[in-house]
Amino acid sequence: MKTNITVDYIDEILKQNMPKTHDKVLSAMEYSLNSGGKRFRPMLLLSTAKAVGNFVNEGAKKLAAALEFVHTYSLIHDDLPCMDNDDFRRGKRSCHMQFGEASAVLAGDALLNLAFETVLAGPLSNKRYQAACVFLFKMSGIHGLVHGQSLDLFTETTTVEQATEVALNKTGTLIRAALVCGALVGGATDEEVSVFDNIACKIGICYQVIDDLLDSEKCEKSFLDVFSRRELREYAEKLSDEIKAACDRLPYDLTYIKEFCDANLSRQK
Ligand code: GRG
Repeated sequence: MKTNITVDYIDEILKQNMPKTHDKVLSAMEYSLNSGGKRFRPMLLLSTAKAVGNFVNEGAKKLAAALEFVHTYSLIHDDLPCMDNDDFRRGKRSCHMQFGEASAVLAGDALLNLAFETVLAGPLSNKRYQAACVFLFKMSGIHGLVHGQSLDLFTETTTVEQATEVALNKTGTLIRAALVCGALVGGATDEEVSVFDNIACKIGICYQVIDDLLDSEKCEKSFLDVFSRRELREYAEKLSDEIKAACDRLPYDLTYIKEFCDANLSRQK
């Protein structure tokens, strides 16, 4: 089966997994989910599942939707006054500015819960799918995203190692979920899954490096705390080369990862 993995294709999968009721909180969820995100995490997950397993299976679709739900929840909560206090996201009013703080908190909670509901409606008897679900939610919690946010909010960044740890957890964890879940449901061997995980860690760091270079009002924790702009650009180029070399060591066509690296190096937002 030929599948073209586009933003429209992903939007359709997300729509299929959204509740069909009417509710103010649901409107807030939909507002943030459909406000122009690049969808690159589900794109990486589905492309990996397809590269490894030759087609996009049902488990991959459930995991891709759940991953975007977790990502959207994290952005809504990150923008809240008690966290990063951002009035805008993707050039539009952030969720709490549009719907009020209580609705935004609940929209984030509901999206995280919806991620669970979504994967629980998938092929649970499949061991690889089970492992992928466990990994996705491990990466979303205190072993991943929440730990990254905690480091971002409550610690100092004075060394390259500290900046890398923040980036790996805040940005890298959901990218790890994308590649590892895709590889698992595609049927990769355990050894190959580890290589995908390593590639994902580097993509996560590299994505954050470019984010920091693009962020004109340097955010609280940034690689610019420990690197000059020129050093940081060189670091991103070095990481991209390493990622591409690692892709060549796997027996799959991973052109989409190489293209993602190039697009990341030249992205403007
Ligand atoms: C609230 C638990 C919790 C975590 C928040 C998402 C996050 C952690 C912080 C936001 C700030 C930040 C720079 C995070 C790094 C991850 C990142 C670059 C998010 C933006 O992802 P994109 O570029 O956004 O994929 P779009 O808009 O395309 O979805």
